[in-house]
Amino acid sequence: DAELAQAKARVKALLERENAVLVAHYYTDPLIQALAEETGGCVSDSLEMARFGAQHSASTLLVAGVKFMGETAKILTPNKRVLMPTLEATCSLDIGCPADEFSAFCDAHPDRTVVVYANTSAAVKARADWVVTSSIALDVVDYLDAQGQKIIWAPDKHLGNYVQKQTGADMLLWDGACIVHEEFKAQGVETLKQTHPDAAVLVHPESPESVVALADVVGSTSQLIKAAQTLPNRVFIVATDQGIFYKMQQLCPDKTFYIAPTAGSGATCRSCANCPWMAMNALDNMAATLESGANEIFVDKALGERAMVPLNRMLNFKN
Ligand code: CIZ
Ligand code: SF4
Repeated sequence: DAELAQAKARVKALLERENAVLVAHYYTDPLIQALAEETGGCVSDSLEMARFGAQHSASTLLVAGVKFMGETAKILTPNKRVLMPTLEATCSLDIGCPADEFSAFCDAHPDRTVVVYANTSAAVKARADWVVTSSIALDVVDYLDAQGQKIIWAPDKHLGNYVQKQTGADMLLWDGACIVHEEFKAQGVETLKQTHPDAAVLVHPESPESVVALADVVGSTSQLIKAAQTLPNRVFIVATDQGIFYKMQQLCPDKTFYIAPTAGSGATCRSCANCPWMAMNALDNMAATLESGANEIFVDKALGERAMVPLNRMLNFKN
């Protein structure tokens, strides 16, 4: 409608005025993902968001996602201004892994290589030997395991458990979880499969092991999108944030996607599987941020330099 068109036009004009580019995550509001595409920004997972922002010529990055994504962008491009629509958008994995406790945990196991998921604060990354996202975790852990290294993994225990089972590596797991993925129910997926027996089940490995066990494909957001395109199935049950349906539906207009149930009954809840922190990103706070320059991300210089080391190992990793 007219109000929406006006809000979009305002953000577009401000992006131009501020020499800014919009870098959005797959889990944000479809409106934001569409706007990122229309304006030459990017829609992707956290690894590609980091790469895109670092390579783009804009002097300001407007990061629509959650705080660790803005921090990562700032660490990789300290000379750019990094803005976020809100500084309140965090992540249960980040909250569940405070830097001081984590550092003490690492100190207690000095013989282990520290691998942390991207969904962590700059301070936790600064304590790590490697940063990984879910798209690259298996490859990096495989590589470290082949060298005989023992690992500390943080913060997501479900992803850690999955990587441990797949690689056989010696991994000590931090006890964190994603409040969105942890809610998916194996029994619900089985019930929904009875209604759609030909559906392929796509599961993000932040989900519980019992749900991962039912998957046809387990993978990061970009890997699940790829699976939606390449598998011959016409119907999919998807266990990740439903923001991903924007991209899946765009790339596969003739296929049908159902969100994995968060109840054993197999009922599909439209408000479930939607990260409350990702949902804080909206057209109005994007415009307000660009207008005022508020919500700028700052990372302590020395801390950022330390965090850059494990981040760059990930970005430069080739298997
Ligand atoms: O669950 C998340 O926050 C994900 C999948 C982040 C990412 O790596 O894109
Ligand atoms: Fe964190 Fe989960 Fe939200 Fe991703 S979906 S930002 S892992 S709480």
